[in-house]
Amino acid sequence: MAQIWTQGSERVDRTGVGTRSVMGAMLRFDLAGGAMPLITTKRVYWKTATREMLWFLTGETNIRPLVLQGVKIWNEWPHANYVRQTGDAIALEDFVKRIADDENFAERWGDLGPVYGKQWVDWPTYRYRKDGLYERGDGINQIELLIESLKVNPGSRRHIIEGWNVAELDRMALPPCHKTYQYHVDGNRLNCVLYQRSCDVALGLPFNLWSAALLQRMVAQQVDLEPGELVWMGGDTHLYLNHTDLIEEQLAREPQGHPRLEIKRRPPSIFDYRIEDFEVHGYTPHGALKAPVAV
Ligand code: THF
Repeated sequence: MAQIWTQGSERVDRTGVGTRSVMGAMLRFDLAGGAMPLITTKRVYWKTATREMLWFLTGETNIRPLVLQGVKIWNEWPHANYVRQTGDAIALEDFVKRIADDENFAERWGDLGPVYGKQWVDWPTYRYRKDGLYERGDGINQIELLIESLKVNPGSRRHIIEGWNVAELDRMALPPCHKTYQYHVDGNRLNCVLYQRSCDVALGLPFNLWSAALLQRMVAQQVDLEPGELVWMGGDTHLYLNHTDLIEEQLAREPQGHPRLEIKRRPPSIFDYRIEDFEVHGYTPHGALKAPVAV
């Protein structure tokens, strides 16, 4: 954060807010002993991030299940889309209430398009017919294939989950930021490299780091490996200019404590985890810091 804030170059981004940005960054975390990259210089809502990860794993792309759990982090995009398409300047709060109360409204206006969940567990395929036209084939469950390949071919260099489905980017509310996860078996340890093309360091990165480590821990548990190293690699790694107060406050704080994640149960598959399965120990962060999300 300090490096981006002092050395980043200013640029106008898609949202029009403006950022300071560096291109190319790397962070490494050893997850041994339950250690987690959970930021302590502000409170991070790790349960919210966990609910989001479990939602990805269901293949769901509609925000309604998140809204019903009180998770607000994806609300801005369907709201902006609704206002743009209908001209109805409904307040965000009222829009979200309608998503919760009205299933048909949610179906029409709550979907983000074929984002993470869809690509991870149901990547679309196409088959040639004899007449030269295409028809839909069965979707590919990348998560299931990952678990399988880690078990039967641990030495592979192809243990990858990919979110960047080029043919469907234009139908996504937002193309994937944390787009490529690659796993690597080293003895009894499971390592992961995450490549993130674009990173909102103040708001997104704390969630993204937690979530990547969480997924790595779940995958490791399912294939009977110990969690190893998480290597995070960022493309455009930026701070939004309207996050100045948060950034300066956070930079003035000292990290404190060593939070650990306990997974209390070994579910039968990667798709069977529940929020109650996760407990965090030793998390005594500084207070929460609020900042607006750029849409
Ligand atoms: N777009 C932008 N501009 N920033 C992002 O972090 C981001 N994401 C996802 C998709 N697009 C993005 C959405 N994830 C928050 C956290 C994660 C998000 C979006 C928003 C957020 O506002 N966090 C606050 C409040 C948390 C809460 O209300 O529970 C926080 O203080 O952490 C990153 O992948």
